[in-house]
Amino acid sequence: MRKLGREADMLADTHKIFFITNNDHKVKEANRILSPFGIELIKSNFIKLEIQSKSLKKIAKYAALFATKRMFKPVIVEDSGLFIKALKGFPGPFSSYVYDKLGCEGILKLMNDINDRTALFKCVVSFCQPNSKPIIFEGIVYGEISFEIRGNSGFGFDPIFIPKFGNGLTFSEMPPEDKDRLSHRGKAFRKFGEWYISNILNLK
Ligand code: ITT
Repeated sequence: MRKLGREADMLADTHKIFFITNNDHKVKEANRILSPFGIELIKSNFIKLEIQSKSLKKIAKYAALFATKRMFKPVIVEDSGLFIKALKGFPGPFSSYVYDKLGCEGILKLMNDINDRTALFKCVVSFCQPNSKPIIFEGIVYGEISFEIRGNSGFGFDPIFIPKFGNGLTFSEMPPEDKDRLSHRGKAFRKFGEWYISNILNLK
């Protein structure tokens, strides 16, 4: 609870919102995407409750509701994953675990003999205010799994994901702003930003 008191002090500005996550890359990307909307996400150490579900939406909804009820503050939770068609949607909701255990190399090995490289990334952003239901914003980027690891930037499966409309580059080979323009996270957080400035800040 002492931690919460300190974090609450950091939120003097109404445009700052707690982001419940352990992933610093997500925070960096989300803040890049939301800065044109005048919104800043502050990483919170509050524990993200992860229910067992195949649905990113359900996972993100429950986690946001759980955190808001205990923190009495508006919060954001984001759940995302890589879905590979030939692997029947694997790793999907297990992306974080699979990345830790197998990494990009492991996914490439699993797809050794597979020609259909079709895949997508999905991102679900869940925003929840005290005494309200979570509101959900989704983003999807379609693409393909590369045949080898390419590029140095980004995180997670970025070096093996080639988005449509990205000139054949992996997310790791392109500048961060290009990834944001095309990415699942960019799409979901921009939807949230639009909604927030019209519905919470009443600026539109
Ligand atoms: P939190 O739950 O603490 O927010 P996490 O990394 O565990 O962090 P998820 O459960 O949403 O987050 O797991 C999503 C995983 O999918 C993530 O760890 C990456 O391995 C992968 N992933 C998601 N978005 C990605 C992106 O933009 N680029 C590369 N990999 C991504």
